[in-house]
Amino acid sequence: MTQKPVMHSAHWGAFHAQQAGDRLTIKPFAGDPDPSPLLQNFHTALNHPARVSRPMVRRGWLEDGPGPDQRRGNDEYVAVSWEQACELVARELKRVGDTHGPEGIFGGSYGWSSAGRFHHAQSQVHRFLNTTLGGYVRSVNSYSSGSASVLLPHIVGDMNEIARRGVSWEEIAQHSEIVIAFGGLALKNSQVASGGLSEHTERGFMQQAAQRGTRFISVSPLKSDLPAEAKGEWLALRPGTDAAFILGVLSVLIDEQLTDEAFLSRYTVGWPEMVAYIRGEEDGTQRDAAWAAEICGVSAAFITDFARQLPGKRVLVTVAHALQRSEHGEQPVWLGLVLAAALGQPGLPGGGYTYALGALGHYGKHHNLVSFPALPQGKNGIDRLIPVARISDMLLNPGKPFDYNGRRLTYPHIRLAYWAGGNPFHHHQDLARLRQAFCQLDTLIVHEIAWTASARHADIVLPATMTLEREDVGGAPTDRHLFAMQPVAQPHGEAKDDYTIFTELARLLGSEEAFTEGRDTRGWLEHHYAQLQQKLAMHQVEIPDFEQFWQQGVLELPQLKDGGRMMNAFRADPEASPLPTPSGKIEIYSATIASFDYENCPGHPVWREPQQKPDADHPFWLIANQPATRLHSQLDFGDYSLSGKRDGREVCSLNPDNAASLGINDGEIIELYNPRGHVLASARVTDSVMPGVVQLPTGAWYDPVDPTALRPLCRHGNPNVLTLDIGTSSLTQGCSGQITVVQVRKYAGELTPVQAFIPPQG
Ligand SMILES: Nc1nc2c(c(=O)[nH]1)N[C@H]1C(S)=C(S)[C@@H](COP(=O)(O)OP(=O)(O)OC[C@H]3O[C@@H](n4cnc5c(=O)[nH]c(N)nc54)[C@H](O)[C@@H]3O)O[C@H]1N2
Ligand SMILES: Nc1nc2c(c(=O)[nH]1)N[C@H]1C(S)=C(S)[C@@H](COP(=O)(O)OP(=O)(O)OC[C@H]3O[C@@H](n4cnc5c(=O)[nH]c(N)nc54)[C@H](O)[C@@H]3O)O[C@H]1N2
Ligand SMILES: [Mo]
Repeated sequence: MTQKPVMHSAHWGAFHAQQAGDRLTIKPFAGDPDPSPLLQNFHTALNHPARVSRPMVRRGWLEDGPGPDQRRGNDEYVAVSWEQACELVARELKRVGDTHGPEGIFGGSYGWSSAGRFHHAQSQVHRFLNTTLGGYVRSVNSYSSGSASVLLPHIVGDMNEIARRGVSWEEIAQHSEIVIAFGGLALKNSQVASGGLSEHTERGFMQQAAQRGTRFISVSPLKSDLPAEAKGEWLALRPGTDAAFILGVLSVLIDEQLTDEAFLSRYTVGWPEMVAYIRGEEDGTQRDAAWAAEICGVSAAFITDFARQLPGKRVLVTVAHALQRSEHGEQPVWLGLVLAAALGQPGLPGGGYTYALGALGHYGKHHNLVSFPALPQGKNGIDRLIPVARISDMLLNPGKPFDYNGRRLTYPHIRLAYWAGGNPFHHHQDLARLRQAFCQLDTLIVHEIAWTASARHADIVLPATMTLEREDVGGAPTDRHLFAMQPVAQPHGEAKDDYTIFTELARLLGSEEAFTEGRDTRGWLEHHYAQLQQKLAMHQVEIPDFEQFWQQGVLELPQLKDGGRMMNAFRADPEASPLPTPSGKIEIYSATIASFDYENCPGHPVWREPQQKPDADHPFWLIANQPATRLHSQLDFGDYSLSGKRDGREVCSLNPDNAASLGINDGEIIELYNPRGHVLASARVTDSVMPGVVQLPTGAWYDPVDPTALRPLCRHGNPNVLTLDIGTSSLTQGCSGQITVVQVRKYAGELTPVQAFIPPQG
């Protein structure tokens, strides 16, 4: 039956959807100047065979009860009724809660879920655990910016102030003369924003800027990280060496007296310490252009010439998330700021420093006057936390101390983990180690729309509706459109939305009223809408009532023109508008960080050799970046994601010179390997990748030939089999999964078809 089109919204764009049998017809929102092709991943999603249709329990857990179990990831599933499933979950939560308290439950539940404000799965988990069990062990920060979000408040201010409300795209189009983008400005990345993105404007802004004469310089191992519209230049440094490059550039600026000393003395602290470090007064090593050239793989003459071109120009420096998702990831983030300060640029229109511009569609944008409220999460009765990417460390090392941002914390002993809206077998590093970590649990409960590898490691899998099967409101704080997300289809199989599942569990645990406050989904949407309406009324802005909003499908909200406001005010009057740092200034030297006494992150930016670097056994850097054809692992079975694969396998790009010396032809199956495992992919030979680097995006669903192997072989192409699971530093403990080292060869073993999208037996 063909239904009438309805309005809906995803992290990658708003659209009209119409169901025709099992297929959807998608028409992008008319107000979007550059809609994302990711919308095509919805076409076949609704009743795809990979969907979870019924509540399922892992056979080993059902038969033998909770407890550490090596069968996780390699077991059968037994279908049970919703009634049975909820009974099992409620009983197990009660057992763990009564025996171990909230300290025994991990409810971090990291993950992007889908775009609706209300059904945001992570918030649902948190609210549920807070209201029914008195709290849970939480995770802090994100895989996106685990390092920068902890560092930036020490040295300049809140990350969102620098990224979302930093230098705006309009200013760049109008004022910037040189944009140095460490990690590039790939349009593949800015097509998504959490909560939704109704207008994709980055391509247009880059085009405008380039036409006016802005010089875009993309510092990246991949040429494809800058769109043709920017008409820019490609500077390929060895991965992970940007900090050394910037030190080399600073050294030239210092030696040739090209730094803005007036700016540095008025607006920063710690420049003398930085100069002493660069000149080698600290330890006898001079960090000059020749020194940097050795590390980065470009010539000293190039670095010198590069530095000389910057003074006197309106220069904007931006550092992508990618650079800090790596060992010592703090350093390039910090040094990007120091470079902008040395040039005297922060606070000038289109100049200075902005963090992660273009990495997501809500950076360099403006904030709404008022945001649509989020689901209140209630109060967590305990204060136990881990930096989000330390999940395996925690599960494998209960009671072990660790450092984090000046604190010495210990890992709790977790018995039960509850996950909804995230895919740890997508996002975490060293998947064999992650499996071992999950095998320590008594119980893992997962709500999923589809049989991801995380669902396949769970003891109880509860089928969640996808966003298209329920109502919600879509909108991000930096998006002027608010959308009624109208249901397109009936729930798949027996799937229920996360809220309905938690409501039933809360009822069994005697806390239904506390969890729901007497509201159903529509009740919450109307309640939150009324709050928005009231807050806008205080600014004399009137919006239609909920019914009318729901009928019309979209609403335009007033926005602030707030780009760069913190830095602009600071530049105008540093005494009246100090930065929120201890000194009130940009901290090139941070006494706070220095006081923590971390060898791997001292008081001023440094170059530190990483643990991982290419050697004879593993001569290639692997770039495991964001995929162009999907959001993370979401809808990896969708049309657009599949169109980027070859014979169902993910594509790994490598340079023609490397391919020739390895005897690899375009389209052949290659094997990437290191001590953590093996990954197959289809080789794409392209000079868009610098020599010595191979690139395999994240997001292909983990498909191990033998899930119990200590060094598993993933036949689909998930790079997190290979990445190393270490924190960025003692300061931030962020995810360091962006780069690792590997060996590459033509694959000579047995080739079996990808099975990631075939549900497990049961
Ligand atoms: N090597 C390497 N690893 C990385 C990165 C990298 O650069 N390199 N990047 C990291 C980054 S920046 C991030 S943000 C993470 C992303 O990691 P995740 O956010 O965990 O990845 P997603 O695939 O978005 O996971 C969302 C999951 O929620 C499910 N889902 C969708 N809607 C619903 C719903 O309504 N209810 C429920 N219950 N489930 C739903 C989807 O099916 C999917 O499995 O990955 C990180 N991992
Ligand atoms: N299509 C799509 N877009 C996305 C996402 C997605 O899954 N799909 N995920 C979103 C999320 S959650 C986030 S947090 C952002 C992440 O934003 P980023 O982390 O910035 O995105 P990546 O694509 O991982 O990396 C950007 C580029 O940095 C380059 N790079 C890697 N290592 C280095 C290095 O050492 N030095 C330099 N100079 N460059 C390096 C790589 O070539 C890579 O293409 O992307 C968002 N956008
Ligand atoms: Mo992210």
